[in-house]
Amino acid sequence: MDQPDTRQKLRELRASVAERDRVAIVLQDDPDPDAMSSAMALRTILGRNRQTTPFFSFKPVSRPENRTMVHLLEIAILPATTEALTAFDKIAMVDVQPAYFEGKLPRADIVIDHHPGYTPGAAPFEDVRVKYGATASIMTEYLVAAEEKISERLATALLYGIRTDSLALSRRITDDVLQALVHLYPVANLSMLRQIDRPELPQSFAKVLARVMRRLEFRDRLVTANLGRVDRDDLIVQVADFCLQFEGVEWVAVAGKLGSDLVIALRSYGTGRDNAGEAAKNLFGDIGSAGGHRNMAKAVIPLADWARREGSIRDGAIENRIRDLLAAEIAAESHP
Ligand SMILES: [Mn+2]
Repeated sequence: MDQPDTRQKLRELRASVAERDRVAIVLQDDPDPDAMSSAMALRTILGRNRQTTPFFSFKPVSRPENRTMVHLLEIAILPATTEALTAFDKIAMVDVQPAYFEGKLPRADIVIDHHPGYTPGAAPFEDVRVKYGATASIMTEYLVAAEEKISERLATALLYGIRTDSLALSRRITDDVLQALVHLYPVANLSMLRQIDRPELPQSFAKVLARVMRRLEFRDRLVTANLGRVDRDDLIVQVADFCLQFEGVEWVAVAGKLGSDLVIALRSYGTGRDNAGEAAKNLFGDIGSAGGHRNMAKAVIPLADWARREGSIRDGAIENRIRDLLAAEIAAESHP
């Protein structure tokens, strides 16, 4: 199924859905830009709107850039349950396959994806192209084949989806991606793309930043900062990324209080044995949700649980405690 005739597939796709069908588009947990933009494209191709064809996911969008995308492009994703999905005549999925959901879907009718491992026959309509850099580039091909006018909003979403999935440094640009870019670039809103990449900081944050930077402590290769109360978690993430740029710094922990939680962003260069995801799990897994990758990780800890284990929730005390915990963890990781 590597080079299907997209015009033929388009006819099949449209024929697979009846006018009166209620269609749900289900995305992977914590949907990424490729999935969200592909869902928008599928809705357009089927001539549907958000009432007749809503999006669902079992876990909400969490990455700050992805949340900014959701906000700027006004993408609504409903919380999925098996029960809620049972009310739909057709279930479609993009950038994911039925097996991923481990039986939580009442049915599977449409699968469009680029991941390997698909079992043919899992859905009546299937188009899985593992050589493609993104599902969004498959969807762009459908839009072009359908001679659909691609709106600025849709082009911006697809371009961002393709970029996050396939244009990472050091990956080869595939032909499908190149073709999609030719169609999307002229239409997309590039200033909105920049906003998604680097969300604007509220002016009030300047004072927080000034206070934090004045007291910033470098201990060996570690920087720790506590922002105190913040009203967006991407502020914590942005400061963490910024602090990693200081000379000699290989580990960063930036904390902030968000609602009733303490959020801690961890960064590591990930050289040698360093692993931010492991550190987050080891240090905070027992009192909150904690994990991530080698280079970036996050812990979200209810303040009440932090207080139970650590005592004080004063900002200074939290910062000192995180610094001590992480310094010990780094030492343990490098001398196991
Ligand atoms: Mn993808």
